Amino acid sequence: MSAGEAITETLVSRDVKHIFSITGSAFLPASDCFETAGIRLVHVQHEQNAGFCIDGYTRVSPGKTCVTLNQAGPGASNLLTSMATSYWNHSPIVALTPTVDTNNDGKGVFQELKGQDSVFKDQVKYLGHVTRADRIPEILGKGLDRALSEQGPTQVNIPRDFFNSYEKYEIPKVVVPKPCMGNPQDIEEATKLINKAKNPVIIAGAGINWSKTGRAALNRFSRVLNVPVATSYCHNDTFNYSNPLYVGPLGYFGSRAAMRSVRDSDLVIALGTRLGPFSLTKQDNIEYWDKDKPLIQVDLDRSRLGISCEPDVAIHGDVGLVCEQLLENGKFTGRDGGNKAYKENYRWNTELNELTEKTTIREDGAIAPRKALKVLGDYVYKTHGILSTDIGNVSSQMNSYAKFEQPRSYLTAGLFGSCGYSVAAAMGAKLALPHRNVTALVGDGALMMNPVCEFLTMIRENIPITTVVARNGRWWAEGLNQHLYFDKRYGGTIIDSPPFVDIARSMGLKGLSVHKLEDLLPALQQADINQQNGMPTLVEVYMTPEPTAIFRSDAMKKPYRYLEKYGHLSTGERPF
Ligand SMILES: Cc1ncc(C[n+]2csc(CCOP(=O)(O)OP(=O)(O)O)c2C)c(N)n1
Ligand SMILES: [Mg+2]
Repeated sequence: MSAGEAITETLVSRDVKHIFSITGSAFLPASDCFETAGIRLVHVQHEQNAGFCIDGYTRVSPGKTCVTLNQAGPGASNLLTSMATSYWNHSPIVALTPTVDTNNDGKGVFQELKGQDSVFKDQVKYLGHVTRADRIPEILGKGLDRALSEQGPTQVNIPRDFFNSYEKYEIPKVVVPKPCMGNPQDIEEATKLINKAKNPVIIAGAGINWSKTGRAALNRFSRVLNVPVATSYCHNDTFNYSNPLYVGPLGYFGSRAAMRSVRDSDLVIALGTRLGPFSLTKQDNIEYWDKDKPLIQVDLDRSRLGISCEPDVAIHGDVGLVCEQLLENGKFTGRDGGNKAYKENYRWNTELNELTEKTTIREDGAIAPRKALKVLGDYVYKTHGILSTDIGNVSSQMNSYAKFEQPRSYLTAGLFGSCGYSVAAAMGAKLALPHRNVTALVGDGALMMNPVCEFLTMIRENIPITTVVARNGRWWAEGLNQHLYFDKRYGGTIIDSPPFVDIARSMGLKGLSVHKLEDLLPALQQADINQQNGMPTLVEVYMTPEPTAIFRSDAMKKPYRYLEKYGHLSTGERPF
């Protein structure tokens, strides 16, 4: 076989159906075979977006991997941000990256990324570097399999001259071990803690979505224990919104019902979450995390156990399987979680309604974000849609309104926190699940970073999603920091953009402008119909920059200046 055939056959053996790419001479000997093999090469406009696309793709596709294949050197280096995103999202993506040819390695030749065999090493679960042409399928097979078994990104480097080789290739067998159960001793210790607790709470994280049986097991586990279930920051799709035990998401713009339930509990059972800082940081004056409270943490990824907290019992295992083991072992009796969750939800819903109605600054005809986000959240919920969100103030506020019945429906940028994630992630999700209504929510600053170029891809590759852009004329998440900490000195955060609908229309999309709240729902409905007719739509919503709570309450400080010439810039107290 030629190397191109061997690569293609290895991909076929792992059921790879889509590869996201910007074309490059190095890998044409392989990509030339893809169409014949039933693999669709999706041509995007930027490699970072290719990475975000496959992150979104895998997050809605249980048990499947997805690949990005790009040119050597800059095609590879452009992937770094998306690889880091997938690393913290646990998305099983594979980056197939050609390197310079073996005869010229180290000579500073065209498209040589020095150390390409190591620059990604801390962002991946497996890094394979092919050093002999006849080992291409073996190493590529490992890259594809480890993404699934290690639940995270992998990378495979292949020198470009190897793409032209001919060998007696054999396609390796798939080696993806089944996820493991918890150690019986840990299960026993956790059982004792649960039996001792009067008022436990569950925090469900992304691991519930990654586990094959996660959602069903969580349903049973929480029902038997009859305890409230909060979700970790921005993982609102790990539990059914309609379940009476659900108290909502923790963290920034999260549910106070979730925070109060965690605060008032006497045991935290963390399932499939690393308990990242945004699931623990005080919000709305509710200090809900107590590091001394008994904690059980369950995760399939050993490296996440105890990464930010000190669990009393750390269980390494698949969350779905571990919940079943605990139920089997424990014969638990139900607590009073249903009543507690009902009371907390009632209180929080009343508060949230007030917050949604109230706007803190003059509206100037533009819409207060909370009001628009409620409409969007309700619409996505009603239509069982998929929603991806970006990094920014408006996207963050979505956390209050994002609710789902189906798992794997809420694609947030995650804790790597890169602006520009949402649109490409939505595109990947749409290709994986064409029948679902898919919407990306993005700010006007982030839209004009890397997402805007992908409007071309939506048309060329027929990927009909809805892009809702929150037009507030600001990089407001940062402008808000200046508002609150730097005496409203808005340097670099005021943006002036042409109408986005004009840009979108010029690139072939439908464009809808929303200036009044009552026009938003019809616009979303129209965009949905457009999706069904294969047409992507940009919905431009004119919003106000609202002085909300800030994102990094854990990290921001008002500055004090010592030198006279900077004295007028002091906003904080003199520290000493
Ligand atoms: C790649 C990247 N660059 C910079 C930042 C810092 N950052 C966080 S939020 C934000 C502002 C986003 O503005 P916009 O997209 O308009 O959303 P808004 O906050 O106005 O809702 C910036 C620049 C980031 N998170 N990621
Ligand atoms: Mg903005």
